[in-house]
Amino acid sequence: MSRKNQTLGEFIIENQSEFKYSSGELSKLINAIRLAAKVVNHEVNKAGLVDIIGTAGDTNVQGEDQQKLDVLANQTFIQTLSKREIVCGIASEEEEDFISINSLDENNQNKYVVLIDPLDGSSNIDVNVSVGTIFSVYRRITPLGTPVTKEDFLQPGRNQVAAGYIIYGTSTMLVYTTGHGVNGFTLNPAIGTFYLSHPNMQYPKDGKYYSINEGNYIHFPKGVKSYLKYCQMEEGDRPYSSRYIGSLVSDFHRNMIKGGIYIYPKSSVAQAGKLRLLYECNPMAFIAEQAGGRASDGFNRILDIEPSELHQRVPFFCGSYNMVKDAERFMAEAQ
Ligand code: AHM
Ligand code: MG
Repeated sequence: MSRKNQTLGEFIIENQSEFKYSSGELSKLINAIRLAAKVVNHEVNKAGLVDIIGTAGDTNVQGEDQQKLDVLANQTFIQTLSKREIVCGIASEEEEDFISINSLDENNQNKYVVLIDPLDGSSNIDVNVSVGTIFSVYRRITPLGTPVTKEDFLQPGRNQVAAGYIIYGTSTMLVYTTGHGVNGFTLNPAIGTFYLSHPNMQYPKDGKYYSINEGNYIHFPKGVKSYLKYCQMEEGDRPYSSRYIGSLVSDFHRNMIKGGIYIYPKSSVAQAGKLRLLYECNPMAFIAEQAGGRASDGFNRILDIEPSELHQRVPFFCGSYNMVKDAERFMAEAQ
């Protein structure tokens, strides 16, 4: 049920019974994410004002420069989630290994593990372009009261109980699913409250935008090259328009509202593409499917991939159902 002027807080309480295991803990978890999102939003918004931009001098586990705001967002989400008795483990794109939270305490009844990309697209920060946070939630599979293990994190995406993203854009929005459709909430910065602005979001079945880093064209597999030519061909509703922000959350968000496809394929220089299965692709795939869209690695459903490593990368094709289907057809024909 959604109604006019509904706040995220009200929505969480009113929809609690929809959660598969409605003990209230998942509601608390979403509430914790809501709180951390507001803190990070505040920092992202003032990035241009204070001397906070720039690399912190560290490199993250992917070997990329880590920016100060990445560190801050990472700490904010980890601290906010750890302090509540809900989460037993967190894995972050910015951390080499997962973090175990009080899970050596045999009385620990915390059921959930959270995987997070605290600030995705962070290379866009210093040019004032939208960035985002992506999160993914699973129930642990090892018994309560025992130490959390890697197995708890390496679950296929179809096991997710919740996933979402925050987009720090012209408006800040929190978009999430608990497996009962997708709802989007916009922050009123004057009073720090998220309001339900986009109830029951739906991916248009078809679209006219394609989002891919075409600068890498020469390295793309044959199927992707042929699909791109198809997008650019004058026929029917084509050519499609090219839109690429280079910030997954922003590209995904636009495509979900307007209709489109996002592709980060494998290439001759990056055999598994760039995006991380656990922190980026699984949560976005869950949201896409919940909104009637589709997500695959070009051949197989993202949510059915059995993960083998925390920082595993995977090619990503995600968006309007018919557009992803078309791209998969080109991939299969090129095999
Ligand atoms: P990040 O997690 O290091 O920020 O990288 C992920 C980002 C995505 O948001 C974006 O779609 C992609 O990397 C852009 O990569 P590229 O610059 O290679 O096109
Ligand atoms: Mg990322």
